[in-house]
Amino acid sequence: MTGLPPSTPAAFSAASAPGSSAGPAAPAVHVAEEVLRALADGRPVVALESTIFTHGLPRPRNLAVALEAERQLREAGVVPATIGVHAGVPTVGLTTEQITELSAIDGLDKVSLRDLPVVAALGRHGGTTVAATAFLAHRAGIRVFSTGGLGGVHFGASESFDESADTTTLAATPVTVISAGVKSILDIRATLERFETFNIPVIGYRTRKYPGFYVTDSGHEINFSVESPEEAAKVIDARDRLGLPQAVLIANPVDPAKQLPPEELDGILARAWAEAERQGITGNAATPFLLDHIQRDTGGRSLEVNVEVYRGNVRLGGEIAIALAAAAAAASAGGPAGRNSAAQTGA
Ligand code: PSU
Ligand code: MN
Repeated sequence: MTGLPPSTPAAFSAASAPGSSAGPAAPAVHVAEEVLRALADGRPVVALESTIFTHGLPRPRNLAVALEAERQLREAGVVPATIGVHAGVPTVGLTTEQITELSAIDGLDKVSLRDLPVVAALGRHGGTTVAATAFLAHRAGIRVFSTGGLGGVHFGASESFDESADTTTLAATPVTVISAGVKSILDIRATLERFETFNIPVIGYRTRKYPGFYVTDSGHEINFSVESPEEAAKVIDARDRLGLPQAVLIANPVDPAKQLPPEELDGILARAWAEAERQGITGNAATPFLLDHIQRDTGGRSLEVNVEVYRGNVRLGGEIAIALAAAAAAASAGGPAGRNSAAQTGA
């Protein structure tokens, strides 16, 4: 359990502010000034993970995709907060220079939540998984987080216990995560069962079919859908008013015209698994191996779908963040027209 209360952004004020007194040396989490201000003003912010460009996508495409996601949000009037660990500092709102640096490092640590204190203490760089990113986003007061595919239950987990800490972390972290389902190589049925066990709502965006990352429909049904960002925002607000600690998962399928041909997917996955078995690849090495195999097997088409999936999730995350900000503004403006107390900036 992370079990942390949502903190006020002010608690993490920009790291540097040198001089002055004998306060703590540096905040445990650095939140970029731009992100702090947006949160303080009630403007929309979307968190983005770093594993997608440190471990998920090949160079040099990884950097282009990471920067494009930020640009896409800014153009929609949303402040991006790319999250990762730079020189031991868990950072919410990496700079372009930091993203560029992290995207180019070989053998960077893949940082899930349990790794966070270790890389922080040892001053290492790291790409944060969905679990670690969700935790840091929530600590900073960010409500919406867009990613590609979630971690979940691996095939054979009943023997190996190989299940991502994404599931347990999302059970205790009240953010909203937009994804196109779970990683294609996972046991989707078992993962959906775990979401149910952990009281994590799974909501289709304009669909009751759970997406299959590379394909629009994984073949699994889900119970609920929402039809608009505003409707998604209502669900999120209801979760918050109920004081529930779980994430809300918004499942956003890739455009059917841009998916991998669904009739090819089983064969693609079967060939990848067979090759992994032939080479004796297991455990943590399996995911990168399988994804790389899928990419070569599809002549790079899976990579294009991956990028398209992410683009769609970034877009929807921005729309939901805007809807949440508008709802909060409408609620607080209920009486007076008092939205505009602009004078509280400062630095
Ligand atoms: N989806 C991908 N590639 C990845 C991931 C997701 O296509 O590398 C990352 C995400 O950051 C996710 C993590 O949180 O993998 C889950 O890894 P694990 O199963 O080791 O927890
Ligand atoms: Mn694992």
